[in-house]
Amino acid sequence: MSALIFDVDGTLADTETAHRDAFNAAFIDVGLDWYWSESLYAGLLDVAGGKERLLYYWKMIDPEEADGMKVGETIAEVHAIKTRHYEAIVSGGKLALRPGMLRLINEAHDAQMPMAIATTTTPVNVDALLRTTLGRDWRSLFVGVCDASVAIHKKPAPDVYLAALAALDFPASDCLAFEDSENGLRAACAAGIPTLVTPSAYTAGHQFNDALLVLPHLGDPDQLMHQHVPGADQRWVDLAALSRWHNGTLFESA
Ligand code: XBP
Ligand code: MG
Repeated sequence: MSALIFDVDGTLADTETAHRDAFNAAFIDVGLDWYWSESLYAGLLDVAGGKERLLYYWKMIDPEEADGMKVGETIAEVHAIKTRHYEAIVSGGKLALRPGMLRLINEAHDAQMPMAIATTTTPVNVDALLRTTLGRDWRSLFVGVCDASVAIHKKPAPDVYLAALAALDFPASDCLAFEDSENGLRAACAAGIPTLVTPSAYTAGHQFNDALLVLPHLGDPDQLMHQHVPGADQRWVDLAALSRWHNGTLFESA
């Protein structure tokens, strides 16, 4: 295991409630009588990317109107407002990273293990979250920050992961990806990258058969995992345990 690649939404932090709140606030701002409930939004998350999600929903409720000339413009406008709301919510500093993520990123940094980001979200969203959780210099922690500006085809297409691999310059099999969703897992697997999945509340029902491992979260000394962590001496996941899973020695010795 030579490098780590992190998805952002749902994986580094539970951001989807903030995304949903931002979408709903934007609908009010532009006078749309749309409201995305939690259960509706869970289904809409099958479509990666905010603009793509908006178009999908529009086509679902009013296919004729969604074919109109101004649809692209309207979606761009709603999405720009949604992005401003999201940035404001996240910049308020209320969102923490999921258990174990900060510890693992620091451990990898200390061990000089290269890291990259692979997300389908808008660049300012990544900046808002990582600036507030990792500090102003967060970019220096990552060899590559691959986001919606990098990949035209969003997950489950492998594009964003292929971009991360190009930035890291390691073969896919030498990397480990962290994901929370089926689309994300499919994208990482299509790029050939072994993947650890930590589902979020929104993605708990997804299919993760191709994952190297599925865990509720990575755990931390003050947020111990409830279950025994295979290959780890303690109830949280560290680089040593990750590399045992990655190179398969855990299963050989088990
Ligand atoms: C996350 C997403 C993102 C956000 C919305 O997918 O689908 O689109 O929900 O962000 P992943 P934007 O975690 O698989 O990268 O509105 O900025 O597109
Ligand atoms: Mg995700």
